[in-house]
Amino acid sequence: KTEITSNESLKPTHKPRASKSRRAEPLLMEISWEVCNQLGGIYTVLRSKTPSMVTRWSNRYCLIGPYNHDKAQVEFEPAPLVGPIGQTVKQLRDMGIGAHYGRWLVSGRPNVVLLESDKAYQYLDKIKYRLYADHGISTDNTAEPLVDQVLTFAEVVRIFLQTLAEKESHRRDLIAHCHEWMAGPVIPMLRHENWPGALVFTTHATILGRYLAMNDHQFYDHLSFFDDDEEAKHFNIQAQHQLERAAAHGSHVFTTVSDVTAEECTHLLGRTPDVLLPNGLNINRFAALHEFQNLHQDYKKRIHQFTMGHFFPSYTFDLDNTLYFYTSGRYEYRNKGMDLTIEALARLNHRLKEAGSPVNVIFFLITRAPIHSINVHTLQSRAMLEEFRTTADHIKEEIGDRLFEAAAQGHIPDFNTLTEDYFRLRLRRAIHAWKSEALPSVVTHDLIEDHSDDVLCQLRSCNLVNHQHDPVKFIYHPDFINATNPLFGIDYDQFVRGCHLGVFPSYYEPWGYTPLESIALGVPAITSDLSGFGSYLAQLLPDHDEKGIGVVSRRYHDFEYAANQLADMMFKYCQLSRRERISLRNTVESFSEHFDWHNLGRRYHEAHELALDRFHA
Ligand code: G6P
Ligand code: 1S3
Repeated sequence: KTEITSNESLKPTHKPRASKSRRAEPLLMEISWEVCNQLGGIYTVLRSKTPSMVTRWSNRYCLIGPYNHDKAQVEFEPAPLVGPIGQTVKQLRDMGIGAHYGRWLVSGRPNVVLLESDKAYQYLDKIKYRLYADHGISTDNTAEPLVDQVLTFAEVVRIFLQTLAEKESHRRDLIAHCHEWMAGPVIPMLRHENWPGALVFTTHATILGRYLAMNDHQFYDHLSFFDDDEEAKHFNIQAQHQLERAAAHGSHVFTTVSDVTAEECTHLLGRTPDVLLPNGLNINRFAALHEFQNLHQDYKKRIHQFTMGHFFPSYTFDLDNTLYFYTSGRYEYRNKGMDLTIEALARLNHRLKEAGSPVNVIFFLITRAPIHSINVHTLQSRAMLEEFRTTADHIKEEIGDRLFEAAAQGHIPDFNTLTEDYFRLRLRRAIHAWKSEALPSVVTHDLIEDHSDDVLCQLRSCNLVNHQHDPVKFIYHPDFINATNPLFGIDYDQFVRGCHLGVFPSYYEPWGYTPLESIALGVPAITSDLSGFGSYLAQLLPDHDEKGIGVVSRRYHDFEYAANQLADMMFKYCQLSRRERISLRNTVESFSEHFDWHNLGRRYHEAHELALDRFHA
């Protein structure tokens, strides 16, 4: 029986292989730390891809992830332990390993196995020893608790796959596809034991590249000159880097999400990916057909409500001439291009003023930074706006009733007498309390590190602080948006629909889902040629600008050039008429169809076929 870390028992006694014609169809397992466990973009990849995977693989497709009790309550539904996977789960339970088999409650309802790795902790030393003895990977000197979690997870996945192989490999092919360094250790472990199946590894970024890009302003110019071991030592991420490198080299097929990241893999991991797997979406989930223009109008009104509450106590402006731009994503200030965006907004502000444009731009930056709570003034303004709404509704009802009665009696009343003094007074008081001398805040929450926060510091230094005379206004919302958010009261998708333009000129972005989501929701977007999505787009669609997707050139140009180019793109958008904006939304929305997984999923199928060919070669 396959036991935890017992290297001798790792050479399973596989039964003789069935002849090719009599073999059953292959089984595909995709393994990731983000299965039923939302942390970042990989969750979106796996989740959105399932309908297309299930269409091709049906019941022969299974995802494997770590068990997390709270998340499993929401995302997972147990199923009877039948079939080869269900029976393997049962065998693991017999070995004393917590294993759960069922369906992931997302579109496509794929099979899923969630594994508990707490039992493997008692063998952690042995797991680390084997990695060192078999692969020269040292995982001892890391202060990062995630490394230990990842290793114990990899160990139980290894046992699962070995147990499955003992039962199945003589009669069908097996493919194990691991994502990112967190599922990567499974690959060298299995390869060392001659696991009888094909191994695929996909990295969605290199861990070293991410660190280097954050710290080196000329990362791409220096890329081919880095000494990866030295750099990993410098950032104290040797264990993660070596695990990632071993997974890349140990797989039959190594893949990544874009040519941008492929170049990084070549230099930092020492292997060029065999296949590129561009990320798609389940576009159906976003499609609103003829409705989507109306949805834009509806959700824009909800954003108008916020704008009135936030700005109008200090000064007012024409909402009909107001455009909403936004950016969103993890708070990686430089990597996500937030620095470039703010610089370009300052330039846009200047250009709009110079041109005497009637347009106001309100720019939302949505991210998650350490906060205390929502800003009290922001909440107060929001509450007062509600007070206006309630009073206005009362007055409307009262006037309506009295007018109706007067008309029935055959006369037209004096309109001034139609409301009670009580409501006039209430309205007057509310208006009085509403007025504020202060400038509208640029941030909606109280930040823990207010004085050193990168975004706030840059806004202050370029004096983009919501002056009345500045056409560009800024709202920094350091928390993600969902329907329970008291400021907007709508979900993130709905918020995006209400906006006019998404701005994502990243510096480090292996793929970048945010602009893709934007266009799928019918909102034009700007990305950069350093993001995988932007680079793919530039090759696929040279006239992307006319189609409503701008790509800022950052690869071969400096910050100054890129800031001007981004300001130009935003300025050009501000000059469009309403009719042109409507038409651009239609164009961009229909183009997003290209990124449906039913189109892009075939790259995964190619990678799996190549892996089987190489396994059998
Ligand atoms: C949608 C609605 C139109 C509305 C327009 C506003 O297309 O269907 O009724 O006029 O949005 O567009 P805008 O770009 O000005 O927000
Ligand atoms: C990564 O997540 P991130 O935001 O850390 O993987 C995503 C999915 O492939 C990708 O879209 C993103 O660019 C990567 O950076």
